[in-house]
Amino acid sequence: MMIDGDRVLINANIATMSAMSVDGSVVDSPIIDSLVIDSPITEGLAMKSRVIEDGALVINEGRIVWLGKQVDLPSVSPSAQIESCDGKWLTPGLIDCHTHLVFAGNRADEFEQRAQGISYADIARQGGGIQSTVNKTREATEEQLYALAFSRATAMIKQGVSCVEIKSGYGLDIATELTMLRVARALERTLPLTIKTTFLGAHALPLEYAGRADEYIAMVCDEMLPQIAAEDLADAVDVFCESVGFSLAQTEKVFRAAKHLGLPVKLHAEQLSNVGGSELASRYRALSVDHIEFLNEAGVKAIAASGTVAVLLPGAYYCLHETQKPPVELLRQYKVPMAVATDFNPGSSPMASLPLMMNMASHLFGLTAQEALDGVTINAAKALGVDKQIGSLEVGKQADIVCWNIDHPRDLVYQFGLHPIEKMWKAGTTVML
Ligand code: DI6
Ligand code: FE
Repeated sequence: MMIDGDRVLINANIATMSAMSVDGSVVDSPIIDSLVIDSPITEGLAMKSRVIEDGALVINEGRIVWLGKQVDLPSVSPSAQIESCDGKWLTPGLIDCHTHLVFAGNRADEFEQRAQGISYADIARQGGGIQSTVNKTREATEEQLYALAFSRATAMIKQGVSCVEIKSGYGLDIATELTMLRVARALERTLPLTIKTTFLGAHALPLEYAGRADEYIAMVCDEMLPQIAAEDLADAVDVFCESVGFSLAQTEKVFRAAKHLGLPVKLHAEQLSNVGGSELASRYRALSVDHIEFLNEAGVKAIAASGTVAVLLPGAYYCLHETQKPPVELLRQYKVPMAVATDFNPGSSPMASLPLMMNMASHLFGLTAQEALDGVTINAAKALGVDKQIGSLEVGKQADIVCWNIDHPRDLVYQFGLHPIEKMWKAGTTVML
């Protein structure tokens, strides 16, 4: 048998991060053998992420068409380019499923204030916080926003990231919200990066609407959202549901408008307190609920039932000196898939490193190395609704692959700052690092 292929990767150890058996030749073992856990990805099936040692992988026209033990490699079109991985490890490209990457300005002053014990909420009340980034973002031109976002996204790619979610939410007026989303879309056209955009018009109440939150939400639903949908600028809709953000009733209005336009929803929920956002998100079959330090068992049960992913954001937890940890044990118990993301933004998480988040999720929240890796691959893909296309190395999926110079995948969680990337491919094409 001969298969069509334009690139063959040989001499590789492959951490597929796959939820399902790849083919008969796949070694049936978890990636981290001492930490066998059923992957909580799909109901009913006891599945383990799998590794293929001494493996090979065939790419054709940007997709994986074969992977397995190298001894079983079928013959491939003679024109195919053969690349040896010299016994190094392949993983799927990493996925950062929660970022606020497009913004202008800098809030280093707030970082210093928080180090002196002033809280995030107090800083916001004094006119800092999200509103200060809104002012800077409104003043910036589209070209300036693009240049800033381009350099941040490039820094992420160099750390092994091949898909990023980007939220709006620093415009809070129609023109700037649209600009932010257009900038995010434009990045995908120029970088080797899959970008999923999220409209977060309900991020904070802009000053000009002070005391008129319901009017602002009506504008988000009746004016912003239809225009964004008409220009196909958003892949999902998000709300900051919180005592200092928007109420449950306001959140539901936005969710209803999103559903009406056929857009999936997600939620910044239970970050600073528990207001029951997760139960609401579950009723709207949200893709994910994010932050969730204050999520309780009722909320965990609800999101388990709706197949909603729990996104852990250890960077914000760390930068806000939070002490309440997300309920990881309950999430395990109810088999809720956990993702891990940077929440990269200028205020609560000025951290653009997904590898650092894996380390923090393990050290601060007690995730196993296996869970941290699932969190930035297959479960992150699920949080974005793209797990059929990316997030694991499987036949039929896009060939977004990283080759790491490490002894074992667990090293990606344990060590930080060595930048052990050997090579990277985006849809089968070599990424220039
Ligand atoms: N929660 C967060 O952590 C970010 N937004 C949100 O709703 C913070 C955004 C910022 O401080 O600029
Ligand atoms: Fe966020």
